[in-house]
Amino acid sequence: MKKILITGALGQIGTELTLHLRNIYGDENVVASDIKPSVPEGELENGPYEVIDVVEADQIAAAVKKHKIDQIVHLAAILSAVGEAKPNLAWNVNMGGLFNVLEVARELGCAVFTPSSIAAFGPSTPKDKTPQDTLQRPTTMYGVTKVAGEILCDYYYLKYGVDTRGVRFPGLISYVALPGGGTTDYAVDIFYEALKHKRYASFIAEGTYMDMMYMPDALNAISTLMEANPDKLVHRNAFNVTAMSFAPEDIAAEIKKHIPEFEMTYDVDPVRQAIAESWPNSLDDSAAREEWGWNPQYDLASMTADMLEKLRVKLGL
Ligand code: VAH
Repeated sequence: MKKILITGALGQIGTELTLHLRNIYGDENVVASDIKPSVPEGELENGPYEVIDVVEADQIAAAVKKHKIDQIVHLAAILSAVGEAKPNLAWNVNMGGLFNVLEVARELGCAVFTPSSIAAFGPSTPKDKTPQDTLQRPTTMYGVTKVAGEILCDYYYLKYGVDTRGVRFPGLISYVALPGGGTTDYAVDIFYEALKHKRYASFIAEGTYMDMMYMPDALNAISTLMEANPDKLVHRNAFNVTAMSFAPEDIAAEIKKHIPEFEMTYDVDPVRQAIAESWPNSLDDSAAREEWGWNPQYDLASMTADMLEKLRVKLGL
């Protein structure tokens, strides 16, 4: 049975992934970790927790030795919008943290899963049905760390045999944990505002298409790829995965089917708009489908219905 360490476990993905992996591997076999001194009350208390700042390699190594870890899921990262405001921090955390994780994995014999992002592509990348193998010249610090991270993970596989795998996640939408400092966060904020105030001012402009995915599909992508037969993997770091591509007006129209009085307006944030425009409109995820059976279950309609139903309960509406 795998013994898994998750870094950044208190973030948007980590909060749900920890429970998802504990359901698969057992509570005691999945160690959550984050920079925060403790888990928020009522969260992730069904299994072990360690305080880890990923820029401190000895903290990672100590947790791996203590819990006899053989799989690291490395999520700790600074996202795109915060990364543009604090590029030094983004480089130090995203690259320094990943390098430390890979070095510990090399020395102590762990496999590593770490997500890349559609941010690993740039304005010179083919925008529609972006290929698995194509030009990657991102123009954000977050994107620079993601494409560099992909290459570093391949290097550790090719040179040292570390079993590294990853996916290029699109925007992730969840009703559990809020995203933190991303460009695609509008697609989460809109649901909260629609339910609470029946209106939302989007910071991303009309007609701006980005790939998106509902969190249940993202969690399954991680656990499925982690267990995939390595002999079938032609690619490793990192697979294009997507479930849908939409613009703000599309998600607004879908929400209006459930909340007819919902009104969408636009208050575009030039920084996040520029980031969004540098990313693909839609990905080609055929390599993931062929090599490890990627098959998302949620589209815009089914995600919207589930998000609104779950958020009504969460918000007591
Ligand atoms: C961000 N949610 O917006 C992240 C993600 C594809 C976007 O990497 O920065």
